Amino acid sequence: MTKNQKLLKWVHEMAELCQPENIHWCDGSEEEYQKMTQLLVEQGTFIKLNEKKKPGSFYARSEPSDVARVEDRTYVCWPTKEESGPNNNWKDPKEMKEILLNLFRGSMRGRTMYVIPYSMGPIGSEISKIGVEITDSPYVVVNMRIMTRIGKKVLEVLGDDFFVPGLHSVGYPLNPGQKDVPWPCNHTKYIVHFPEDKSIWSYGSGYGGNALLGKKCYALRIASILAREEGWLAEHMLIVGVTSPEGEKKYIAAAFPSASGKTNFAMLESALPGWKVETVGDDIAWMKFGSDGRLYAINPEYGFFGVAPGTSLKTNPNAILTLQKNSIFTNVALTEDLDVWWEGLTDEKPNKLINWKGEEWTPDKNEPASHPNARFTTPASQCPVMDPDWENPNGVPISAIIFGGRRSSFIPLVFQTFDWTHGVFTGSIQSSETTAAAAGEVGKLRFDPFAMLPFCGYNMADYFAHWLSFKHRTDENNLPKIFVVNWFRKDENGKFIWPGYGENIRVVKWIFERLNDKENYETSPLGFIPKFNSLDVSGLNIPENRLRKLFEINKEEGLTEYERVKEFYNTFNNKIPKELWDELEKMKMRFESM
Ligand code: GTP
Ligand code: SPV
Ligand code: MN
Repeated sequence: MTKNQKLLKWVHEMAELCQPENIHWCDGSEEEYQKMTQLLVEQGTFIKLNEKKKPGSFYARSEPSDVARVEDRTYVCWPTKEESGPNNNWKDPKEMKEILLNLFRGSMRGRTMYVIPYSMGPIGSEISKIGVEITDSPYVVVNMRIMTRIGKKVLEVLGDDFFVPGLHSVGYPLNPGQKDVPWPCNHTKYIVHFPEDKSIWSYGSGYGGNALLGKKCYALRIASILAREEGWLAEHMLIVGVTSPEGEKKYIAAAFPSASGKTNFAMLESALPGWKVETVGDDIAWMKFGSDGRLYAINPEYGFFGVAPGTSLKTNPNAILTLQKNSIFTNVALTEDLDVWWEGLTDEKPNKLINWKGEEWTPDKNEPASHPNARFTTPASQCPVMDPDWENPNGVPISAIIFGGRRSSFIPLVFQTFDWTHGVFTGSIQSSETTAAAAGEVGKLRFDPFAMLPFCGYNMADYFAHWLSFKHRTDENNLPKIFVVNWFRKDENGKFIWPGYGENIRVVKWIFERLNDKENYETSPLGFIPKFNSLDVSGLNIPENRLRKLFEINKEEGLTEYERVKEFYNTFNNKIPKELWDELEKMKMRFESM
């Protein structure tokens, strides 16, 4: 056990507040995991999957109202609204604490309170950071054990040091004799961050980023705050190592919004012979300066919490190989022989399934058998293409940063930004169509700067300024080059033009060559785009007119974009750095002179 006074005091106080029946300190051992999964099976949250098909794996169905992150219930409570910015929901911290204290009072009655010490990043690494999550959900405990490094070892390295306290309750106390439900949760939900004491309070949801507090709450929202204070970057980015046929290796980080292709890119199986992609991380990157003045990235996570629908041997074979064992599947469909299925897993649909709501399902049904935000939780160590340096405490040196999003029009397949400032400008105006990863409308175009709109823990205007400042922290030549990609451009029939997935290596190859200063580009109003014929499309049967359509840049759309951005920047109360306004005017002039 720990001697950390702050931790002991906090656990004691939270137990007084939440009134659990028991307290269990998680040691992270295999036996503990066995016991907890057994408990989850007994209480009906888990179904054990067929041991021959998915050894050591379990299936869970959530409450139909608790299936994704709830952005409208997520708050960052700085002392002033100004500090939280228009990108965050806000309430006065004192007022919010009152609300939460009332909700948490007695919220764990009849349940066990689990204390999970966890490390974001390899245990003991200088770059890593420690958090402790208190939760009344055993489902959260077993998922946290896959997604982060948890247990006794973490307490040992914590000693008397700083940790981020995270309190989580599903908000479903049990009266004496009351029977539990398979997925306890509460209609009232709050996911709250307090920057002043770096604490997290999450109430009412048991799902994903709402409940696994190491991920979005700590490794992005709180970490982005720490990163600004300490001069580094906490980003919603995958990290990959790319090796060319000549054996040259470069690391790339890429920010795409939720459910927009990070996991797929992170495990990309190259369609071009000789090119190889290896995984460092699929969702979050922490980037710090090395002694050589370059940016080095680590993946603070230990597993993948990946979108299941659309994942197949064709689209992402390495994910399929990873999730064959020791995995948890939530809100996918269940087959008759206790295996899992989801839309896109196989071309042919099974004749009979139990859908994610627990109902019988046949292929003639009009609705999908799995929820669009159904997820697998699986250990990164099982991925066959993990990079040899994925746990290197020093991180990997980043040569390029890519921003991407779902844009059915306007944004070409790929372009390179002119320099760091233009790259930051471009990141700040990224827009993407919304997905099922968050509750709410799907397919709606919104600004999602740096894919961080739901995850930046402070005013985004200050965040843009923080990014701009990197130019002055090192020689600009040391900084990664910044690119944009868009796999999601559609034709006049609403079909994706670009085949995507393993074929994306062709775009990566162009980027790789750009990094080596190849003269493979021409200038456009958005940035450098591939010179015609410089994108390797060998063996791809794309007609020339379709290929040209992928790179079409339209003056009218450019000027409309200018107006959209102006309106967006104006929501920040004059806080947007002047350099970005200047970049916006330069973009307008480039479009005007087209
Ligand atoms: P989060 O875990 O929510 O952060 O999502 P993510 O960015 O890791 O997204 P993921 O890779 O899981 O992809 C989400 C969806 O996008 C899946 O349904 C994929 O099939 C689809 N997708 C991924 N890559 C491509 C691509 O290159 N082309 C097309 N058309 N779809 C893609
Ligand atoms: C995302 O929504 O970006 C995710 C899934 O990675 S969750 O962990 O639920 O936030
Ligand atoms: Mn994500």
